[in-house]
Amino acid sequence: MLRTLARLPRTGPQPLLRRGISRSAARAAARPSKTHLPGHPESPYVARLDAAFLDGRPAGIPTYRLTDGHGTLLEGVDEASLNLGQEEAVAMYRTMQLLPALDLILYASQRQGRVSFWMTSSGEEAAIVGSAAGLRATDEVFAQYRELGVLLWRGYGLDEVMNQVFGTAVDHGKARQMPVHFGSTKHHFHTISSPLATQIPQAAGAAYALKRSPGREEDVAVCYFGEGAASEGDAHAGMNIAATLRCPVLFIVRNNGFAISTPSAEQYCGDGIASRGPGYGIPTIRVDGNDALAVRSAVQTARARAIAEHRPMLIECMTYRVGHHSTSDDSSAYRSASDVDRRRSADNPLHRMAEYLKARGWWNDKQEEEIKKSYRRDIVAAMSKAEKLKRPSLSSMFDDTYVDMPENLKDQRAELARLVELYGETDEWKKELQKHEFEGKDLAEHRRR
Ligand SMILES: Cc1ncc(C[n+]2csc(CCOP(=O)(O)OP(=O)(O)O)c2C)c(N)n1
Ligand SMILES: [Mg+2]
Repeated sequence: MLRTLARLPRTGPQPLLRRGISRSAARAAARPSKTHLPGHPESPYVARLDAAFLDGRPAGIPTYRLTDGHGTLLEGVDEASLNLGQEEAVAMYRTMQLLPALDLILYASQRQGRVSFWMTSSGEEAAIVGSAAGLRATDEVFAQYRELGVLLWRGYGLDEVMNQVFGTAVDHGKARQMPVHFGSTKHHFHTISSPLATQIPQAAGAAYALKRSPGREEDVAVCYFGEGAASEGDAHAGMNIAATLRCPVLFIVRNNGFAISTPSAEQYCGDGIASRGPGYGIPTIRVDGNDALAVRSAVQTARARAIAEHRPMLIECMTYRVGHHSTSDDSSAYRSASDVDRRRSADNPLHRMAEYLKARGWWNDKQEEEIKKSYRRDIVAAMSKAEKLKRPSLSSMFDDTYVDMPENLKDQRAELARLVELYGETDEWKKELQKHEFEGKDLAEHRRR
């Protein structure tokens, strides 16, 4: 190999010594003026320890907002540049209002034992719907669980909501998920999974795939997560791989002040989640999450940049979780009801959007009353319809995981068939079986004798 190289003609630049330059001058020329290592190509050298330490929080990260607490545009905002017409603005508000309407009824239904679980969006309507409005309908969404508003914005219907919540046979997920764990291929909304932060590396991977898929170059992946989920190791893995592989993904953080009972003051010591963006080399913006217009505009701009620059963007929406974490939580155990009331009235995203619309003559109190009534009526109707539908057949729960069902699953299915045969006629079992398609009779063919 060496001999082969020696025979090759020298075509490149000749070594300095051959060109008659002294040995020490050659050494100096070979040494760059700053001896930077690959890991810190631009860091200035300083000789003072106090100047070298990076302490605590760097200078505060600003918060982008367009309206004040009463929906009035801030001075200097160029409204025309928002490109938001009456139709879209009203549609945003209507979707925002559908969330509390659903929350009210489904939260109460859980208390009545009609559904097993619910999570409210209360306080975060602007962060959720405002961001959805800044996306394209074919962007692939990887949500955490409090983002039903994204699906509603994309036209997910009340029947679909109820079929998921009640686990009916026509649910997209075949009733295999607990309530709130929505998913819809048609709406480009990947099924939610309970373990926190798993969606973050998944979204980075999906974004990488989008960039490499002909015809999908104009779509991004969108990853929602809470400030609590941001403490998971997967958040680091997902954001770092997205930055290094230049994946067009929007990381949209809902910083709502709590992760169940853990307040954000105990969740991190830095300046929110936004401060982590520069650490990964990810362009970052912090937004007033209660300002639907600001969230929409930040997402639109970040989205355009993610596509043009082939890189991830981080958007931290500052908001407040007004409701309990879920129906399994009682937040009065760790925060005072008066504090919640104070925050809700001081900065209410619904009020801000309504006032913005009213000031333009796009909305009035009569319309407000009307949608509240019609939402209630439609939700109750969809709910009673779903409640009457059958659940999926018992044998179907063993399907879809494997192309060829392994023996251990066949054994479990046979065992269930045996139990249904043994107890199926007792009152308790009969009542339960009647809720399912085919009432358990579909298992008969899987019995082992
Ligand atoms: C890996 C993992 N750890 C813990 C939990 C339990 N858990 C469910 S939600 C939650 C809080 C998440 O808070 P945050 O990300 O801020 O979202 P928020 O509920 O505020 O919308 C926790 C700890 C979980 N589901 N998965
Ligand atoms: Mg939170």
